[in-house]
This record gives sequence, C-alpha cells and structure tokens, in this order.
Amino acid sequence: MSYFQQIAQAVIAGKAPDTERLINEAIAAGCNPADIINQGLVAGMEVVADKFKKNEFYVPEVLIAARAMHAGLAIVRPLISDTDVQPLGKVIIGTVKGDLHDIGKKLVAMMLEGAGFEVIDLGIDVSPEKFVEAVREHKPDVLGMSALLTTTMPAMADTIKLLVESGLRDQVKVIVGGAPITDAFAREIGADGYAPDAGSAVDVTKSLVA
Ligand code: B1M
Repeated sequence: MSYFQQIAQAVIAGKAPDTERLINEAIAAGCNPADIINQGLVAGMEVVADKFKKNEFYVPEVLIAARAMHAGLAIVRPLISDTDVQPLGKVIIGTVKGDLHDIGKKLVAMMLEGAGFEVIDLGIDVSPEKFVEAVREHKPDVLGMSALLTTTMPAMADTIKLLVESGLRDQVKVIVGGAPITDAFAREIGADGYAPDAGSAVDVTKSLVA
C-alpha cells in the first residue's frame, strides 16, 4: 500500500497517532505535501462521508476520523504554499439566530474541510445581519445555514431576504440543512441547495461551485 492509501486508511479508522506517524514518514520519503492532503487525508474523509451517508458510520466514527484528519493537516499545512493546494471553494457556515444546536453543523463543516473546502464557521445563534456581514467581508462561494428547531427555520428565510436586500444574493450560493429542513422548504425560501446529512452536504456544495 502506498503512503497515501495508508494515510487514508488511518483517517478512516480514526487513528490520529498513526495518521501523524505516516505523514511524517511520507514527508521524510519525499512525498509532495499537496498529494498527502488530496490523496491521503481528503481521500480518507471522502470514504468516511460515503459511509456516513450509507449509515455504515455514525457520528462518533465521523468525529474521530475528522480528528485524525485535523491532526494530519496540522503537520502538512505549514509545508504547503497557498498555490500548491487550491481549495475547492470558500464556505461560510453557521447555525441560525435563536438556535444553539451545533453538532450537525460542525460535522458538515468538518466534512467540507475534509473534502477540500476552506470553511469559516460563524458558530451558533448567527443573526441574518452577521451572516450578511460575513458574506460581504469574506466573499464566500457558498453560505451554509443550519437549523434544528422548527421555530428557528424562518431565520433562514430572513437571512436570504437580507442577502437580497443587501444586493449580495447573486454573489453567493445558499445551502440549508438540519433535522426539520426539507427540500421543499429550501426551495420555498429561495435557497440553492438542501442536504439531509453531512455527506450529502459535500456533494451538494461541490455541485454548487462546479
Ligand atoms: Co435540542 N432539540 N433543544 N438540544 N436537541 C432537538 C432538535 C429536538 C428535535 C428534541 C426533541 O424534542 N425531540 C427539539 C426540537 C423540536 C422542534 O423544534 N421540532 C429540541 C428542543 C425543543 C430543544 C430546546 C428548545 C429544549 C429546551 O430547552 N426546552 C433547546 C433549544 C436551545 C436553542 O437552540 N435555543 C434545546 C437544546 C439542546 C441542547 C443544548 C441540550 C443540545 C444541543 C447541544 C449542541 O448542539 N451543542 C440539544 C440536542 C443535542 C438535541 C438533539 C437530542 C440532538 C441534535 C443533534 O446534535 N443531532 C435533538 C433531537 C434529535 O435530533 N434527535 C434536539 C445529531 C446531529 C449529527 O444531527 O443536528 O440533525 P443533526 O445534523 C445532521 C443533519 O441534520 C444535517 O447534517 C448533520 C449531520 O448528518 N445538517 C445539515 C445539519 N445542519 C446542516 C447544514 C447543512 C446541511 C446539512 O447545510 C448548511
């Protein structure tokens, strides 16, 4: 097995120490840091996302795999220049106003990072104004909003409305998700995409930036 495959396997198994050791060995053997990220860490997280989608992996496995990926990234990141690895795109993500649930949103953020997106996580209880301000400042390709409460779902519509009023709606794609969110609701409020889980969120986000 190549170093890349071994690194991917270590990520899938959630073995952070093995991931770190293999990456150090791969670097010592002269492997390209960008290839370590793309063919090792990202490839591993792609398998994790796929297994999560198929219910072969559950939340703990995903969190442990993401931890291994982050441990590996911490070693490789300083070795690459910005031009070596072009992120797939920039995503701003947050849980909407009034909503404090962040486990699913964090999973989505981690999966997106694992897939090669640059992710800015605004956290929880993010007001429409804060989302819009962040879009203005960071110019992301995609804005992701998460809501877990039926009572906070309207905040998604409020945010999209404010994006329109601020003249920024055409500059950013919007994806929404969270347990009470449906495809029909996403369309009704004018979002560009909806994903029922973190794995699908990666697929939908990729399709939005394609
Ligand atoms: Co709350 N809670 N909670 N809660 N909580 C729910 C959501 C609830 C369904 C429980 C229930 O009653 N059965 C219910 C909502 C009812 C409703 O509105 N329909 C509820 C309630 C009522 C409340 C409070 C009001 C309780 C109270 O205080 N009386 C309160 C509200 C606080 C607030 O937000 N203002 C509250 C508080 C809390 C805790 C703080 C205790 C805690 C949150 C801790 C935290 O997140 N740091 C909590 C928890 C843990 C839950 C449950 C048990 C689990 C949520 C979770 O983390 N799931 C939840 C019941 C449940 O869902 N079974 C519940 C695991 C996570 C991986 O899944 O978040 O769905 P999920 O994310 C998925 C997908 O939805 C999707 O991908 C993720 C990964 O696959 N996804 C996206 C999510 N965001 C996405 C964004 C995308 C794409 C996909 O694109 C951007």
